[in-house]
Amino acid sequence: MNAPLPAPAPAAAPADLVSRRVAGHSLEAPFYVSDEFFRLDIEAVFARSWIFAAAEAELPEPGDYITVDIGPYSVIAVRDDDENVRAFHNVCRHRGARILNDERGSVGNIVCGYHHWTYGVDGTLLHAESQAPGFDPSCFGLRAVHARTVAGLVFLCLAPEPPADFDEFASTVEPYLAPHNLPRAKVAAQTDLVEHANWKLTMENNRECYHCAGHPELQRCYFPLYNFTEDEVPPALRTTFARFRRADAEARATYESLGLPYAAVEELDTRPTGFRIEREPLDMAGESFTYDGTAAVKRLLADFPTARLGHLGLHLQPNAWFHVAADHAVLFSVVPLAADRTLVRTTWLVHADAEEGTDYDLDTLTGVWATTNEQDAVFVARAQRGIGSPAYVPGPYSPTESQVEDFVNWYVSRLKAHLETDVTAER
Ligand code: 3BY
Ligand code: FES
Ligand code: FE
Repeated sequence: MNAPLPAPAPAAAPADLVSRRVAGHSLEAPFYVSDEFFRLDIEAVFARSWIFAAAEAELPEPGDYITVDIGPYSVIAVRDDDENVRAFHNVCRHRGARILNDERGSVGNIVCGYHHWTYGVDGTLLHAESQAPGFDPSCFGLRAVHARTVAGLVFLCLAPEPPADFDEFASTVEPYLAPHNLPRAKVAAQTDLVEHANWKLTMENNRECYHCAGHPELQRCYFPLYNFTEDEVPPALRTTFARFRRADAEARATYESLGLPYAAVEELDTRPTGFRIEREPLDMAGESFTYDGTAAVKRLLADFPTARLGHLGLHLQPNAWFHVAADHAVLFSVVPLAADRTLVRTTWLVHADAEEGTDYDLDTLTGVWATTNEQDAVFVARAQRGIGSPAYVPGPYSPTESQVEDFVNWYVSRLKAHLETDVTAER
């Protein structure tokens, strides 16, 4: 029997909620609904970790920029004249105005619209009119944000000292991603979806396929077999599992003959730059995320002798996941907007010379993941609403949700690290 609802407990402090978290279970409600946790998540997680921000393909030419808003922060990522991606706080060094107010664009210099202080794309202050004698422009360059690119993906870190394990992450995933030529790809489509849920529900939902019966379109090409061993696989998935085993054996032979790394590397739970990467087969034609599994783009991302390469899956803490096939890549980034609102940005990359209408049809390219995103938005909004009820109590994860547990463990370890540093700083 379910117990009747107890009287509401007095609100607990974040540190208490963090320390009493029950392993193997979803988090208590305040983690998902309170503004205090929203602010804490920005400071402890998003302002300290490496964050996936964009594809390099979004900034193809010097002067191309995007702005990325993370909680109260706004960051400019811009390609400089040496073609490197740099990042700066989007805050003028004069009297603090937000400098670039569009989501993307192209500039010669970065000019503040208020009193026209003018910065180069390397962040140096080039011009500030009518200053007193002795004014030293070299003291007023834009404040830098750490930026790194890995195989065509742009990462930012707001922390003064970013997590040092990024190098190991980069050197591990680079050989998996590099064959797909993402730095030279182009953006075929990008969608922004605002989910009515806390960002952690968005991430948790991504880390399991327990709900994949809710994705009939995705399931046509994607094997929904997260972590199942032969003994555990539920009866409804036994024939799918047998098909996966055959496709996997064939895919591995292909990967080996082409020298494509495929083995799973999983470091998801405690290290600051937590990730998981693996190359796996796809179902049906095995080529791409389409309704029949055939390639959506005739011109492949690279000179592969076959399109039947399945997909490279990369899951990254705290805010991204990627699916890279022979013909296209899909990049997903997650940005918290409020305790109960989250931006999911999805970007489809294709070969730079692939032409829409000739080499690909946009609806065929985007259909499976656009539909899957809409279905996921419904799931996470329902979770948010349920968790908002006083009747909610954390529930247990199934073994197939182990990556959800990894994500939550990682998140809790980040909060603990932050809260410990804060206490030490106060002493
Ligand atoms: O993107 C992912 O890895 C998982 C697989 C299917 C559900 N979810 C979106
Ligand atoms: Fe930017 Fe004055 S605040 S120039
Ligand atoms: Fe889903």
